[in-house]
Amino acid sequence: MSEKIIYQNQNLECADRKTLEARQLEGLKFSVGQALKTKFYAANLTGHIKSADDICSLDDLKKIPFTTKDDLRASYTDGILATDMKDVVRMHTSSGTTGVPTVIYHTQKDINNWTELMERSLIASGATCADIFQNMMTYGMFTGGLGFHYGAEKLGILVIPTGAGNTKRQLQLMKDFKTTLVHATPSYMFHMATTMHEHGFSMQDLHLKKAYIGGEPHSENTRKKIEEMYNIDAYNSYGLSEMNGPGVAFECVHKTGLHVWEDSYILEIIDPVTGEPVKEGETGEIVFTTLRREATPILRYRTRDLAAVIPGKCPCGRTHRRISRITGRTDDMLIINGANVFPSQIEQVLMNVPEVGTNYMILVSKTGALDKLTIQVEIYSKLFHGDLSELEVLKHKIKDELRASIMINPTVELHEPGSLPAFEMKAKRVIDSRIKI
Ligand code: DLL
Repeated sequence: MSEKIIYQNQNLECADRKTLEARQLEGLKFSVGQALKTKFYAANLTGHIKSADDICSLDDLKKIPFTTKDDLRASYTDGILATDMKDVVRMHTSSGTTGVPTVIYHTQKDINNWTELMERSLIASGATCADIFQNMMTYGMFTGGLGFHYGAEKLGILVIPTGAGNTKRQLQLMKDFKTTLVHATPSYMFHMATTMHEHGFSMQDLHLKKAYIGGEPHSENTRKKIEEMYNIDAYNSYGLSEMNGPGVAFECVHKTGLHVWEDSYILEIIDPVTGEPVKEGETGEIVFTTLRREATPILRYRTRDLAAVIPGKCPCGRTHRRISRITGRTDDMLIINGANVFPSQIEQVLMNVPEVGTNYMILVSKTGALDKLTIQVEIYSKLFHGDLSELEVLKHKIKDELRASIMINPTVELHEPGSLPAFEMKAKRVIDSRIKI
């Protein structure tokens, strides 16, 4: 009987720190060399780095200025292209709906490397070629579709490339083809579970074992709720289009944080205000440097995502460091009457209240000089048929729990299931009407 594969490349995934760092240094030199071929970095590195030879140790990373989203936007269309366009085989753009998108080009080698990272991620979470994988993420410019698709195919998995939406068809295919793995946003996993009956399906029709959830922030309570609803394991998958897309950091079967594939990315966690590194275990902004990308090398990219490195060793034996789930973004913090609130804090509280369903909205407005926070939550329908005073008690319970976590007294509205907007891809749950567009 053949043994189950648990690593794609054990030597690399479990390499000691010295070996991994030697590899990173080699990758950094390569990336700086590539970067200097681009219009953007040729200008941006002036006065800091003249050639790849200026990189003698990983400490020399500090000589390199940060790259921001605005830098990438200003480089539209080919300001960060290090190769001949004829060597490029694919491009993706960021999913941002406002402003100029950021463009990432890939050579064939870049695509192969990304595919390898995705395959590695799938193996780490226990997927095998015997699985049937339904990819419910948008295909196209968004990286969640093609990124997973190629990785799963490389592992020999049967891929059903449904893309996002059309819940009835998703469920039909899941039932008929005995899908064992799915990839979706946590919001869509919730949406599918709560509308399953309307479409004539039940959990007993499914053969699901695992879900890969990512593309948007979510709390541990959300993961648990998804796992319980479907009776599966849900693995957190993190990435961003500027760093390829998915396959940057991924949970292994132990689900104790996300391994960042450090042979391909240098991970830094910085204080978003000072730009200095935070102490290990402290939360800060994630900064990434690509180490293997030919066409679009990116150095010290400020992701705006907030997370912490998890100290200690993972029981899986991989030495690539783990990060916590993303706890917020430097640009999604709400300031409400002077207090700082992250939407993730609100989600964590709501998903811990058993009566709360799967959907909620966060509304911020102004009444006179004061900010007003309203939380709309869907609750399970059976509660609407009971005693009205029970609803009042529940409303106060949610309000008290929120106040204890965010130190603000919100207005809480209870809604019936299906009455708030549903999301097939990344959810947009915050509406801040104080912001005039
Ligand atoms: O969302 C890539 C991706 C696709 C990752 C599918 C995982 C699965 P972008 O559209 O560029 O790329 O958005 C990247 O989404 O900076 C985070 O703020 C957020 N994000 C992505 N994954 C997670 C996650 C893709 N697991 C931005 N937890 C990132 C929290 C996430 N936030």
